[in-house]
Amino acid sequence: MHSALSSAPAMNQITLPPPKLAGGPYVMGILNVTPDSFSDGGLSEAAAPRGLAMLEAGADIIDVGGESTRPGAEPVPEGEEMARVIPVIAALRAATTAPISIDTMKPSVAMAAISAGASIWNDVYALQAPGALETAAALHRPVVLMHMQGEPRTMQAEPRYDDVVAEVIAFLRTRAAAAEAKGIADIWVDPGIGFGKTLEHNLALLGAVARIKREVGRPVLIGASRKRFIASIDERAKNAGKDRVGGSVAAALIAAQQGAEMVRVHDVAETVQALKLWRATQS
Ligand code: PT1
Repeated sequence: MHSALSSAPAMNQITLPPPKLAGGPYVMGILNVTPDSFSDGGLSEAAAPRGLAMLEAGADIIDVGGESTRPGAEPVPEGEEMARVIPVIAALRAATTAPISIDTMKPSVAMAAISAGASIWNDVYALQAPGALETAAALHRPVVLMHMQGEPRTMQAEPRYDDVVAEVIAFLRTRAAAAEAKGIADIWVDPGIGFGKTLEHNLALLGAVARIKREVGRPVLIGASRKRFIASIDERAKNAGKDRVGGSVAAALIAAQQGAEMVRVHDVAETVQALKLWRATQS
């Protein structure tokens, strides 16, 4: 059966339950359903249990994605993306009432995912695809609008900005206004760490979370987990996996301390522990 969230009439805008960590941020656990994330080929069978384990470890939301958007990644055809994510969302929805987000640029995939029980559309293309704004408005679900310069395949070739923080803020304000004009009620924004940005750009944005939040006026999500910029800071972190956990946890904490309302992470238990420690020092 569907949860209280997803069984609400489609007309109603859903509201997220409060974050598990009092005062936040929400912790979004990353559930990639792409062949490079699994060595055994048991793609959808293995994925849902990994999502449930992240909830056990303290995640608030599971972010399901079937198309890699890391630098150099090739686009995935719609049918393939659907076949990856829909069974996983259905399996998660059957096992938990926790909110599920769908990480996709494609309106058709977002629509099918919401029908299968997802609650949030996480769009790294910020609803710029043809029909995306209209689809999101019809879905009546929260959306995440992210900034990206270029497209994943080529975005790291030569990122250029005159003033990265100001330009990202202007973009997010424009996209949030476009979404609001279509009647979309719950709008999150994300500066897109690693999406067409040099190390300096990423560091400037991570240091400007409070300003982004203030000047865009929307809740902010930060996804820095295990990204390459951490390896540019620490040359011992060449491997994208566990080598980068320390920097990832630090980035989540840096974002949270500036008021980020959500962090998107691989290492849920480690991140939650760090956030708990920080919260325990307050009040
Ligand atoms: C993100 C994000 C995302 N990141 C949101 N969704 C990815 N809202 C997928 C690297 O530099 O930050 N926010 N969905 C993953 N994309 C990348 C990009 C992964 C860059 C790795 C890198 O290593």
